[in-house]
Order: sequence, then C-alpha cells, then structure tokens
Amino acid sequence: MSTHEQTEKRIGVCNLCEAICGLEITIEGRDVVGVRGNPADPLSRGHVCPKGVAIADVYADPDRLRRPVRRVGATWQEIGWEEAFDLVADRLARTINEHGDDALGVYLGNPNAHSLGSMTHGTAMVKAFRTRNRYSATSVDQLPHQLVAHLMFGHQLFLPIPDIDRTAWFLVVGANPMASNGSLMTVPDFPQRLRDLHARGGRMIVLDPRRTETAKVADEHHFVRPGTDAWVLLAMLHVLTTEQTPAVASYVDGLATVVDLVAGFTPERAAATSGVPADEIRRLARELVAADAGVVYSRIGVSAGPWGSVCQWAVNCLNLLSGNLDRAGGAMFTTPAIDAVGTGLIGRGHHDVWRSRVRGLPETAGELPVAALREEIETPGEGQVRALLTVAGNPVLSTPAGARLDGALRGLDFMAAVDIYVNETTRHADVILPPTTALERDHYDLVFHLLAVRDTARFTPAVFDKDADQRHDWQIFREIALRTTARLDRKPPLRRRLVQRARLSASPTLLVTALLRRGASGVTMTKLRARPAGIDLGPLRGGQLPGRLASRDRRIDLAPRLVVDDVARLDAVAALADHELLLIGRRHQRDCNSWMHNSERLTRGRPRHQLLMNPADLADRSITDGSVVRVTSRVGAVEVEVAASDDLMPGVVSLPHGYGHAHDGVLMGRSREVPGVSVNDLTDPDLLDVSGNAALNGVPVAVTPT
Ligand SMILES: Nc1nc2c(c(=O)[nH]1)N[C@H]1C(S)=C(S)[C@@H](COP(=O)(O)OP(=O)(O)OC[C@H]3O[C@@H](n4cnc5c(=O)[nH]c(N)nc54)[C@H](O)[C@@H]3O)O[C@H]1N2
Ligand SMILES: Nc1nc2c(c(=O)[nH]1)N[C@H]1C(S)=C(S)[C@@H](COP(=O)(O)OP(=O)(O)OC[C@H]3O[C@@H](n4cnc5c(=O)[nH]c(N)nc54)[C@H](O)[C@@H]3O)O[C@H]1N2
Ligand code: SF4
Ligand SMILES: [Mo]
Repeated sequence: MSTHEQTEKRIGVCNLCEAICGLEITIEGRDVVGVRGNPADPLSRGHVCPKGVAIADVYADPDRLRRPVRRVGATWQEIGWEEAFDLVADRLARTINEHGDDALGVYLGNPNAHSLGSMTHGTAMVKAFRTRNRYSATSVDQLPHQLVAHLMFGHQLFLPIPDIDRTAWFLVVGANPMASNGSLMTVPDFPQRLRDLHARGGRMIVLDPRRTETAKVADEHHFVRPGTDAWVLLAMLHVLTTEQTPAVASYVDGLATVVDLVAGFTPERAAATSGVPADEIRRLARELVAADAGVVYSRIGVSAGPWGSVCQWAVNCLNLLSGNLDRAGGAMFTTPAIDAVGTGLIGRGHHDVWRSRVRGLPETAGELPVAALREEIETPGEGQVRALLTVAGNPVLSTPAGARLDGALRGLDFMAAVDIYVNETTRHADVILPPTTALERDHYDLVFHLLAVRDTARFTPAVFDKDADQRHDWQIFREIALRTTARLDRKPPLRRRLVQRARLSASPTLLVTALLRRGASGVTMTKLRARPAGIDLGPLRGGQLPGRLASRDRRIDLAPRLVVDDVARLDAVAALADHELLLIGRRHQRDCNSWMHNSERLTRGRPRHQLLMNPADLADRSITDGSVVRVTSRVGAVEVEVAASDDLMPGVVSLPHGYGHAHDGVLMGRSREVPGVSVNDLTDPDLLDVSGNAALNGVPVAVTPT
C-alpha cells in the first residue's frame, strides 16, 4: 500500500519513560517503518530501548481511540467532538452547580508529565476547577521527594540529581535503573554511563530486597528488608555525625537537631531491623565521606514505602553532610533552558493547608493522597465526589485497593476521561476524549530537562500532522475548561475569565517560545528548530547554592518539623512485627506501568507476571514452583502463578504492577490477552508515608497453595 511512498527520516522523541530518548524515525507516508535512537541527541546519544521502538505501535494501534466515544450500556458509540465537549461541560458544571466545587474529582496520571500540552494547559484546566478533590499518580510515586525538597530547599521540584557522569561512588537505594531507565534522574543509556563510571574506577552499591538487573551489574549489593531503609540511612547519618563533626555552609540550619535525632540510630540497631550487617553500614558511610565524589540516590522502592519522607530527607542529609550536595560528582541541581522552578511556572508547593474530608489526610501542593479517592467517592455528605475527570491515568490498576476503587467508580453520577484507550479505569467513563499521541504533537520537555543528568534543550515538532478530526490534549483541556466555566452559576470574575481564555488559547509551542525568551540560557525557539537533535548546555553546574534556593530566607532547613516528628515515630517502633511475608513491586524493561500491553513486540515471549518467591519460602509452605498460589493481604486476595527465584530475599515476594487487565468485553484497547493479576488489589490504602504517599512496598501478605 505504501510501496510507492517516499521514505523519509524524521526526528522524534520517546515519551514512555523519564529518559526522554531522541529518536530517528523513518516514515513512508503516514506509516512508521523504522525507529532507532538518534546518535546526534546530546543527552541520549543514540540510546533506545525496546519500548522506544514500540512507540510506533501506539501510533498505529487500531485499538487506540481517535474520536470521542460515549458509553451506552455495555457498548461504546463514537460521537463528534462538539457533542462530546458539550456533554462533558454540561455534566461537570451541573455537578458543581448542584453540589459545590468539591463534588468534582480530578485524577492526573503519569503520562501528563510526558506531554507538553498537559504541562501547559492541563494544569490550567485543573486550576479552573476550584475543587479540593485533586489527585494524581504523584502520591503513589515521588511525593516524599517533592515534600522534602519543599521543606528543605523551598521548592517541591528543586530536586538534587545524581551526577552520574562524574561520580566515583554511587549508592542506589530502592531503584532499578537497568529496567526503569532512571527516575528523578533522567539518564538515557544508564548501562553505558555505568560502564563509564566503572572505567573511571568508580563503584555502584545497591540496596534492594531483590537482586535486580541493576544489582547484578553493581559492585556490591545488599539485601534490605522491605520498609527498613530508614534505619540504614539514619545509621549512616549516625556514623557520619559521630565519627566527625560535619561542617555546613552558613546558609544551613538545624545541624544540631540532626545530630541529636540520629544519636540513637546505631548501625547495630539498623542491622537487626534491616538485615544489612552493621559493619557494612559503617563502611558505606565512611566510603561516602572518603570518596572523591559520592552520591546517595533513592527511588520508588523507598519513596513508595512506609518511611519515604524520612528516607528522602536522610538521603539529602547524607549528600549534604558528606560535602556532596551541589558539587560535581555529587547530588546537583540542573540549569534548564526553561527553569520551571525559578520562574515559578511550577509553584513551590505547600503542605497541610487543608485535609481530606473523610480521613483527614493532608494535601501537598494542592493534591490529596490518591489512597483517599475511593472513600471520598463513597462517603455521603457535603463535598462528596460525584463526578470524576481522569486524564492519562489508570488508578484502578495503579493505586492501592484498586479493586475497591473499581467498585466505587460505578457509583459516580458522571465520569469523563481524557485517554487514548478504554482501560480498567476509563471503562467506567460516560465519555472518553482521546488526544493525539507522541508522534502527532510538538514536544519540549518542561519536566525532565529539570531532572536530567546533563543540561540540554530540545524541541521536537510533530512527526505526523494530526487528522482534521483529531484534537491535541491542550485543545481538549481548553474546551473542557472554558465550556465548563461558562456554565457555572458562580462564575469567576470576567477579567479572570478573559485571562484564562487568552492563556488557554495560546498553543504550547507558543508558550515554550515565550518561556525560552524569559530564560538566561540563550536558547531560542529559532535555534532549537535549527538543531532538532537538541542543544547541549553542558554538564551540571555546581555552586548553585544558596542563590537558587527557593525558600523565602534562601536557607536550607536540615531539620524540618514534619520529618523530625516522623523520626520520633520511627524511633518508637521498637521491633518490627514478624510478618510472614512482605510484598514488593517490580518493573520490567518491556512494561510501561499499566498501558503498553497492547504491543505485540513488548508482550511476546516468556510471561513475566508471576509472583517471585525465594525457594526456601516455597519449600516452607510445600508450594511447587510454577503452581498457582493464593496471595492474601488485609484488603484483598489474588491467585497467580508463582516462580521460584534466588534473587528474592527470603521473606519477600514480588509482583509487578500494571497487570490484571479486565476482560469483560467492555475494553476496546486490549485485543491482546495478557495474563496476570493486579498487585494493587493487595496494596493497602491505610499504609501511608507521612507525606500521604502510599506504601506500596513492604505490604504484609500470606501465600498459600490453592
Ligand atoms: N504496586 C505498585 N503500584 C504502582 C507503582 C509501583 O511501583 N507499584 N508505581 C506507581 C507509579 S510510579 C506510577 S507513575 C503510577 C502510574 O499510574 P497511572 O498514571 O494511573 O497509570 P498508567 O498506567 O501510567 O496509565 C496511563 C494511562 O494514560 C494513557 N495515555 C498514554 N499516553 C497518553 C497521552 O498522551 N494522553 C492521554 N490523555 N492519555 C495517555 C494510557 O492509555 C493509560 O491508560 O503507578 C503507580 N502504581
Ligand atoms: N520499563 C519501565 N520503565 C519505567 C516504568 C515502567 O513501568 N517500566 N515506569 C516509570 C515510572 S512511572 C517510574 S516512577 C520509574 C521508577 O523507577 P525505579 O524507582 O527505578 O523503579 P523500580 O524498577 O520499580 O525500582 C524500585 C526498586 O525498589 C526495590 N524495592 C522494593 N521495596 C524496597 C524497599 O523496601 N527497600 C529498598 N531498598 N528497595 C525496595 C524493588 O525491588 C525495585 O528494584 O520507572 C519509570 N520507568
Ligand atoms: S529508555 Fe525510556 S525514553 Fe528511552 S526509548 Fe526506552 S522508554 Fe523511551
Ligand atoms: Mo512513576
């Protein structure tokens, strides 16, 4: 069909994970015929993983929605955009008019961070709704990082990034970048950067309850009992502060409090709780101090754990007190061409200004913990969520007690979703509005340049023009916001509405052009268009402090009250209850949270959805490898195949998230059958970090034969 078409090369960008790889895409007419990494990209340098190639599958997927659909009983009916926008605006406005602002709930999923239009227009739409019932994937992910950055450095996204290209000593706690390609550390081609680290004589040490793909290429790996990293990190701080008197810069407050706080957290105590030997903890602390440049990095194994905020705070303290914050090879701050932090494009954040209605959980930066969403839908009374708008998310599979949320969604008066698939969550929507996807829209990364291990800038024009009857996400957000606002009984003042209209009507690309002009990097849209592979701004720069601190007094608070109190709570945990087994998560290179399972090339081959379990734990329970077991937690049970693995610490079992696809005939986006169950039918919405982030790792479970 396309044999007569000319073959052309285009530069694209992968938006499937935080590594933001540059792609070289070969097209013939409207078809993608080849995808490879773009060697000229100054950040990703030609790297691509199997998911990046599968970006062509999303584009071509016949199951992907391209026009709005309306649910009619158990079937879906395509409708026009005008009808869809009016329907959504009518119902959202009616809910707000009848039941108040908070009756509308909003959930934003992960791909929002990967879409320019979501960053520029999605946030503006959400602001137009004055609801306190705002939720996102942040509270099943990196909320502790954001809260701690807000409390210590004054801005929720002023996050220190490991300078992996220059460090000599790299401690990785609860992250698996060999599979995930890095997170809160945009690091395309982690394997090569690690080889370079080794070639420089550097070392990587991994703390993880599973001997992961990353642990296997590390110089050292220690099993740590799930949920106990806090003891280990506090013990490292204990060693660091007792064996020397750390000097801190004049803009750092609270050192004495930290020294007091960690006094009782000895390596021996940490060893008893975590399983990491005391002399190893001591040695790690000493190595960090002695290294030419060292950095501690922690991610979701820890942030989505019971003590995520304490851990992230301890990580920052370790980097700072060992002299590694804000210097080459340590934990550094980026200088992106568009500084979403410095310009205030993203707010500095706040915490506990209000609380959730039912459980009294604190907000952070305007969002409530998503673990509270179900009860806010189900509990009657003023402020009950009666209508829900989800954007690029699948909380039924991605948030704790997802099966219960699934039930709650059925009780809503109205639900709308902005999504490209009918998934386990959006199947409950009355209307789904599907935007264009990565290859059909312009992209500039407002988020991940901010988190990258090197400063670069890149603007990628759409590879394909959209069809006339498709809509970009920013256009969808504009229409929902403006049409809903126009129908409200209690409208915002006219001036505010005019500003809103103007703001929402400028395209994301125009906004990027303007934002670049405001920056000091010298990068302009004209320059970016001339160099579509991207512009290199060089390695991360040290010496950014205190000037870049966003706190009002431009000081670092080493001992924020919230953390100090939580350490006291931790201190009171005398001994951990001897639970039978603790459940942790797992990511695979060829998975993408809950959604790329419709791609043949990513799902063929050996199944990988099994419960992994140590052979000794299997033997104890007379369970045979490969059999179906029943896994039970406080909130639910699943039945799934078990696979023996020496890579699991005894006492620990692991399931990947994003599996457990519903097959009830309603789903359009799943013509492929993928086995597996949802780990989040087991995770517990009552297990939360002090930030409100769900503790998805370290969930007590029982495993029995079926
Ligand atoms: N147990 C456990 N649970 C976890 C995790 C874990 O480690 N363990 N990880 C957590 C983490 S880190 C995250 S980020 C969350 C993710 O949780 P969610 O963000 O809720 O879920 P996703 O699976 O990312 O779903 C993304 C949806 O967006 C749609 N989509 C894709 N691209 C676009 C687009 O361009 N526009 C729009 N509008 N829609 C699009 C897809 O069709 C898909 O339905 O899961 C969390 N859940
Ligand atoms: N291929 C692929 N890449 C992805 C994603 C994907 O779904 N697939 N998702 C993307 C997203 S949204 C995110 S947020 C990032 C996440 O990026 P990472 O944080 O690197 O994600 P994981 O691979 O889940 O790594 C978490 C590690 O923590 C370990 N762990 C679990 N519990 C504990 C504990 O109590 N203590 C310690 N020390 N370790 C523990 C797990 O065994 C696992 O190895 O990945 C991104 N990249
Ligand atoms: S590493 Fe991430 S950004 Fe790069 S190709 Fe793979 S999924 Fe895409
Ligand atoms: Mo995430």
